[in-house]
Amino acid sequence: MEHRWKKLLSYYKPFKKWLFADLFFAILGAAITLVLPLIVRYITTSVVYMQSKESIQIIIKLSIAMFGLVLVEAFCNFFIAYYGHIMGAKIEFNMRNEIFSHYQKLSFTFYDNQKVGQLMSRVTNDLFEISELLHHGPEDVIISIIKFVGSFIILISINEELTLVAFAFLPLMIIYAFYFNRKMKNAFKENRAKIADINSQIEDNLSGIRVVKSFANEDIELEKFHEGNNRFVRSKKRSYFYMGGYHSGLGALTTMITIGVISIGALLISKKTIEVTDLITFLLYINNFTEPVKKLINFTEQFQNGWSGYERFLEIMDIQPDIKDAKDAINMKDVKGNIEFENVTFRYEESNEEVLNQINLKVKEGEYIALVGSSGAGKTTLCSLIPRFYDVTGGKIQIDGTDIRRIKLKNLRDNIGIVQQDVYLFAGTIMDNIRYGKPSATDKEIVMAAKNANAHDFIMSFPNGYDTDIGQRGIKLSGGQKQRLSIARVFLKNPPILIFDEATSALDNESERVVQESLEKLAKNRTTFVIAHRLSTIRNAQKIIVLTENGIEEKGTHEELLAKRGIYEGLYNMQFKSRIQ
Ligand code: DGT
Ligand code: MG
Repeated sequence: MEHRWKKLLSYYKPFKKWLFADLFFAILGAAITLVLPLIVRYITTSVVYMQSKESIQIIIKLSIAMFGLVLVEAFCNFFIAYYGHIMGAKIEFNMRNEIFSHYQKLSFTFYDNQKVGQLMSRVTNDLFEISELLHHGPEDVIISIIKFVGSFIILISINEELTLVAFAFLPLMIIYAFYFNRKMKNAFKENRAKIADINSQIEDNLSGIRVVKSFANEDIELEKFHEGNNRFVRSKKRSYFYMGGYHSGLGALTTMITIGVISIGALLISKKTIEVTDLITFLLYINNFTEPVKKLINFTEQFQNGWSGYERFLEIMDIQPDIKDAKDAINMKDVKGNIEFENVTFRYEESNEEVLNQINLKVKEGEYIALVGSSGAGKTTLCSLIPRFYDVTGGKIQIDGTDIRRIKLKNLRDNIGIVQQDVYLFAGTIMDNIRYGKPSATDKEIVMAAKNANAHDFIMSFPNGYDTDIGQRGIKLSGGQKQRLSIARVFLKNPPILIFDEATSALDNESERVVQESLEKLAKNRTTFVIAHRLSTIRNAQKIIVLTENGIEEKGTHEELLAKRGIYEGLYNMQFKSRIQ
């Protein structure tokens, strides 16, 4: 608990000066608010009874002073509102950077078990609540205490009875405000949840709009949407009910305090216990002690929200990346690409069954290896161990004789190019997407890479060429085009080791041929793993590995394996026959 507080306070550190300035102006503003009625009181009780010449001069001076004070107060309020919020935004900026860079460090295992929407809300909603608390919290508490205590001391020194009358209403006000504020905030929270639901529903619908239309399910979608939309209105109704109750009730209670003070005050005046000016002073102070009550109650709520947001923030920050550089990690120079699996065993964290068991495999530099096997056998998994997307649970993998866990992650991944099974392209232009493989690449290099990947021609056939916007996730491109773009990326990266996870969805013959051609060009002089689903990629391999649930069952060239008349032959015949049909 204590270290959480320490860490929370540490976010103020770079803004110490701002915080102190903020608090200083908060105190100054509160003090001025308290002083103004005192000046009024001085004028109405003393100055007006002085000799007229003297009194006029004093009144003029005091009026000017009051104008001046109001200006100062206005500046204080401006400073708090403007710089206070900026401080909050900067703290939020720092925390957001922190959590975003933490996200970049976390491994595949972490992301396998998370929902993107929730991770995003940590960065947006939670941080907003925290920064609201961090910048409003201290000033609200200080201003409220000064105003409340200050007005109490001033009023009680004027008249005790009337002070008791005025403060008698406060317990009721506190209970009322507490109750309604809580209900209102809860209802608002629910509104936000409903809005989030609606948003995710819209997102889901729009991303899947092609599926919706293909099933002609627009009406069902509309119905689903109406339901969510209606829930939103119901929840809004509730929140407005409490909001109405909160504001109208507190307004009424404040007016009641005024009426109570006036009534009792009038009685006291008629009994000659107090002067009219005392009553005026009282009336001028009413806001000064009712407002802090509202603010402090609001603060309790704000604190809860901010703190629970902060705890969720820490929850993420406390997760240590399970794959990171070892202390003595090294950078490898001139990687050749000899890869060796030694008794490699692997199991996904949340499952208790091994996907890979005791795998032994030696691949020499520049070799072209095809991995085949039934779906779910672990081909993609095997390949994702090489760039350490997951760490082996047993055995080791070596590159050029060095255990990959001893190589710096960046260095390791810089030496491996991957074309994934489902290609991911970022929203943006074709140029941007290819450049992702080497951010420093010139336009000329990019065109070169595209030519190597057989992508140049189709790119040039677009009206905007390389500046064509490919839409979210490259929706405006065909499957084969997307794959060729991701091949171009790897050409640009130019790594000694290549992993090509062939898309299972069949390409038509023509695009299959082009993709194949660009792949072969790419594979030249690199150690290449191809997870093969197509005959053409299998035939060209120097070595074919047949992977099943039992591990590597067969190994050899196409001809050798066919001659063996084993699993490979079965797989091959199945594909070959379906091809002919
Ligand atoms: P494919 O692409 O359909 O030809 O199949 P493979 O051979 O690429 O299969 P792979 O490596 O994707 O999956 C092997 C097994 O591991 C399969 O039973 C599904 C399971 N698996 C894959 N990814 C995960 C994961 O992230 N978590 C867990 N628990 N299991 C996974
Ligand atoms: Mg796969």
